[in-house]
Amino acid sequence: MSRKFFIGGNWKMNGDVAFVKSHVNFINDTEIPANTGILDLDAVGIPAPHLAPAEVVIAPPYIYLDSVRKHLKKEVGVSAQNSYTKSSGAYTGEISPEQLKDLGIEWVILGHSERREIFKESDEVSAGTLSTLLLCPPPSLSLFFAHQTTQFNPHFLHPPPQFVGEKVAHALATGVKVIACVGEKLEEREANLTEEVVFRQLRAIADRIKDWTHVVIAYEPVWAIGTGKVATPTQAQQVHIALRDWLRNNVSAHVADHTRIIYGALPPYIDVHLTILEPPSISFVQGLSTARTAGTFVTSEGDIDGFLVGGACLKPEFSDIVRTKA
Ligand code: 3PY
Repeated sequence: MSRKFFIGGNWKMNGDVAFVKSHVNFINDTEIPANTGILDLDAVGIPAPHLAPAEVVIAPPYIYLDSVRKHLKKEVGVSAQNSYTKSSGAYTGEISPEQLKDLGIEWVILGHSERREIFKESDEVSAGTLSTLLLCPPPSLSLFFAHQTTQFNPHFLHPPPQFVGEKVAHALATGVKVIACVGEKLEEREANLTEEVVFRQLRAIADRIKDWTHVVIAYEPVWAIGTGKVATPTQAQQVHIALRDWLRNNVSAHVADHTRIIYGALPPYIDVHLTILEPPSISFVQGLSTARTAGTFVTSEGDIDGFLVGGACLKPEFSDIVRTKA
């Protein structure tokens, strides 16, 4: 099964005008060779299931999207880090997929764990008023609202992620491709709830879309993002297989076989691994043993179709993925 290897770079809330300029220039000065991707792991003795060239997409903050898209070469995609469920209207601070499309932005990351965690995106109580009051309540209202809310919404404390599903459906309907993130928290993994959580997150999407052609699923174990904890390739692979099986059983065999499931929350040593995604040269020898270990992320069972790279995508290592072999 050939699925095009996918490398996403999530800048998060990082970068400034000077960085945008230098990073875009750097990527523009490189070439995506026809045979890059994991092919070159062969050269260091790791079997390579992915032979297709990598698709590279970078996701700068909103305010730089226009400039990045205008100046970045077309073969590298550009993604927003979020978008809203509506096309336009009185939604201060939000951005619609229609607006992304207007700028020529092809992708959007939705349901990232930082959106779910910090901004409570999975909260199905969509009224900004209520969530605002609950976030900053006058003391007397605090208990009242918590009580009222749990009265009419039994899911209030553990709301289903419907909001993310809506966002995915709206972005796709608009023609913007989606990197849909799923992942469990530490306490959920420790309670053996990993599959329950990621399946629920996937269900919220599957219930709302029919065509998966333009969806990439990013599995990002929340407990391994910026915590110093590291998911092993085996742990990642297990969840990827489970996600693919879920798609097979709940959507279709075709969708299971063709949907790319990429891994986020890379441990730091992946930086070294990324440098061998281009044809190896003498400079890679230094990182060879780490590369062999990290290489298992993509080779163990072939269910890891790429990475959503966080902090490392701001470093030169990220550009090594797309650097020409010349
Ligand atoms: C990370 O690896 O830190 C990410 O959150 C990628 O999206």
